[in-house]
Amino acid sequence: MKIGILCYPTFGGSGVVATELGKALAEKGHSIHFITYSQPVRLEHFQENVFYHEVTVADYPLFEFAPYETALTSKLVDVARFEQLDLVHVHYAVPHASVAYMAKQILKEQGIHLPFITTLHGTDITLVGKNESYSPVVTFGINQSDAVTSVSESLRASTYQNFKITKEIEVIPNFIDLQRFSKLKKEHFRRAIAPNNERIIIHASNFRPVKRVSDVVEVFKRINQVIPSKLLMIGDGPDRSKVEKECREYVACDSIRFLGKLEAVEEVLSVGDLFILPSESESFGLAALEAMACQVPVISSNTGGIPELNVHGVTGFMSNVGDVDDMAKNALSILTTDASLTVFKSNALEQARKFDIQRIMPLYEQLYLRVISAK
Ligand code: GMT
Repeated sequence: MKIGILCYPTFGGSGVVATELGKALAEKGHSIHFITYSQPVRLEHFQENVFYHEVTVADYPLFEFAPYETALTSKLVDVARFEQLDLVHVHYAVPHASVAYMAKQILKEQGIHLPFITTLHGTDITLVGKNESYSPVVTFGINQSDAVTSVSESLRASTYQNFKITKEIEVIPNFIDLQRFSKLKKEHFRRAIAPNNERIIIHASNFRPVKRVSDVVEVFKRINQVIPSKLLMIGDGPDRSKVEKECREYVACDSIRFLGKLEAVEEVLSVGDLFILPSESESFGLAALEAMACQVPVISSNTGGIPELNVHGVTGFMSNVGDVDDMAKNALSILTTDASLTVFKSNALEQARKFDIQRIMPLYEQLYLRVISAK
């Protein structure tokens, strides 16, 4: 199949999912065309069937906001015609669903049929999409899609709750490439980070308010008062400097290290003993799945789609949003003995295997075939 993919090219979860899916489909022989404003971060190597089409937005002094949607639509129309795309798969509804709808209408006038599938990822529904400045367009884009998927049951339910949806939403959960995300031999990292064999706690996110990064520090302080431990903070974003300041006020602040936007997250996850994800809302929690695939148990909030991933008492524990005492208590119950840590680590990997990309990708392929043949 010839598939176009619209996504955000940045470190966000939806862009990562879109890129990893495209790469895996290309490996199976499909032609994949990414259409976005810069090279997707996970598209770092040459791959035979992968193509990248950059959207350039022509500026003009009249524009206070250059019309990206118009440029993206025009690019999609152009690529679809020239490459004879069979369908387009858009990740993150805003603004990609309405862009694909518009392109479909333009191509229809030219006698070309271009069906589109919209995958809902989270904040496009729970935060951004339901804002009244976007919701009529988002609702329309979803309802006009030839098929709609969401990354968790929880996101499916909130989409029906927040929008007037007339379309069936199918759940296709996020996935993980277990070839890339697996526990690597990085003992020299462990020795450098934790020379006295301290437990290594990790958080990775885009440091947006929804991630509640301050809670990570609060949980860590409570752990650190009881057992020798180090905290690694991966990623960057609006709350980073605030949280760094909070860390500086902590007596053992030298136990906390900010690593920034690391590309090879799996190398650091490989030496982790615990991952903390205390988010306010999380439609799936891809970062937690990446940790689990590297045998790192998860302490998380119980919000959104997290319970569909983190099994309470098995792969880690969940607590109410903001309950840092409970999170710390649960973390200590995992970390205190090697025996319990070993069990949680192995359970985490076993659970991650359920989300193996090789299991999930065929669900998308079946959907593509269904949509194309429904012409
Ligand atoms: O976490 C973010 O703010 C980024 C956002 C995105 O769409 O790029 O992530 C969402 O999509 C991920 C991939 O499907 C999910 O794993 C995240 O849970 C979801 N984030 C939220 O719902 C906050």
